[in-house]
Amino acid sequence: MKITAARVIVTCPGRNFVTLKIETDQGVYGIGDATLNGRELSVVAYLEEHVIPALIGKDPRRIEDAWQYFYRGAYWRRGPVTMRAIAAVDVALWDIKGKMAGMSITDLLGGASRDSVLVYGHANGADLEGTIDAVGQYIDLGYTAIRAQSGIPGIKLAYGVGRGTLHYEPADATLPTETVWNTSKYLDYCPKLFDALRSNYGNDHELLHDGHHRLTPNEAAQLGKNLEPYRLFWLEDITPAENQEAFRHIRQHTTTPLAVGEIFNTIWDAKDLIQNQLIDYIRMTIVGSGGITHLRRVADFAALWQVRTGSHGATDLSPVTMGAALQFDMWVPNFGIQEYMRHTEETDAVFPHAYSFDKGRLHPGAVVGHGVDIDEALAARYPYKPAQLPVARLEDGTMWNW
Ligand code: GCO
Ligand code: MG
Repeated sequence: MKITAARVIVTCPGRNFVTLKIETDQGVYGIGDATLNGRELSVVAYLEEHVIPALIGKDPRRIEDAWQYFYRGAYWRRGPVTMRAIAAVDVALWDIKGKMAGMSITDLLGGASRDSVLVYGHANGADLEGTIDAVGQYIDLGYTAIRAQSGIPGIKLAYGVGRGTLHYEPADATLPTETVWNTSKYLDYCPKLFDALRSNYGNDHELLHDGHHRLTPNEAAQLGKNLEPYRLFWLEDITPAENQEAFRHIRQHTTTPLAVGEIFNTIWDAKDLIQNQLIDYIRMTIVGSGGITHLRRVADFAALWQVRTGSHGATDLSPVTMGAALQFDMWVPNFGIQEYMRHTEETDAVFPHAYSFDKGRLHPGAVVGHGVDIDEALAARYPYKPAQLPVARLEDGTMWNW
């Protein structure tokens, strides 16, 4: 069996997506997502210049060898661009293997460990009242786990506040939008927000929150401690994790569960956090970290330390990643939760899929491979539109983490 062709499809049905399609001499094809928000064309170039020429003629059944070839064989290892390109190849090959076998990826991995996948949705509001209402709306939609983000009094353009109730999309301009950050205002406001949410809705729902890399380890420790009464499911990306050891300080001061990993690319970004039990959830995702082949290794390693998965699932991850993630989530024994932000109707139409939401959970549907396709004729109607993620500055103009 041989790979006869591979090509990249870029489409923008509301936001940009990069998809790799691999075709074989048996008439079976597979697709993988390679989207890197705000840097889409870098991955396109990497795939077209350095990956596709080497794919032609390879045996698509040899997924592991392809992974090692593009990881070890690149010499310049790791990084968001390389690992997304590898993920796209990997997911497309798992898709092909599933189609050849007439099995879902879950079945190829060892079969389902659960009946459906617990997901969390994103509620956000411009202020306290708006956020309380948004959480209520998610509860009404059936969500049992809800991430709450809110505009902060005195801060213009706070992270996580969307333009509409159900869709949040931060990439929005050809040059990054400049936002302003003030840690003190955030530290004062955040416990008030969760106090209000618990007073309004009680303790029956799981609540989550994303700090988006803004705090120092000691500020993060303070916040974690102050949020303890509200029993969060997790506090995410509360400090940057380039220095994994930084989490030790936070961990020593709070029992609020910690989650991190959406910008990690390989096990090496997470190894110390996991083996020192400095986090509770690893948020690495299929598209960000080299596909199913690598994420499976991360999850198995995390299981040794009772760290559970909580894969990134923002709208900049295409339905192809969501379909593949659900296949993975159904299997992975140490599953925690899956992030689920709804795609727009235009996006869902370009990527036909079988997964569906019901009562706070996603159901993958009966599929072979990952079960997501791309309608190329429809995709062609939405040409690429440059968009970039915002940047953040402190009030005195100093650059900060967005
Ligand atoms: C999340 C993320 C996203 C990112 C986005 C960047 O937890 O879902 O933090 O909101 O900001 O994926 O492209
Ligand atoms: Mg996040």
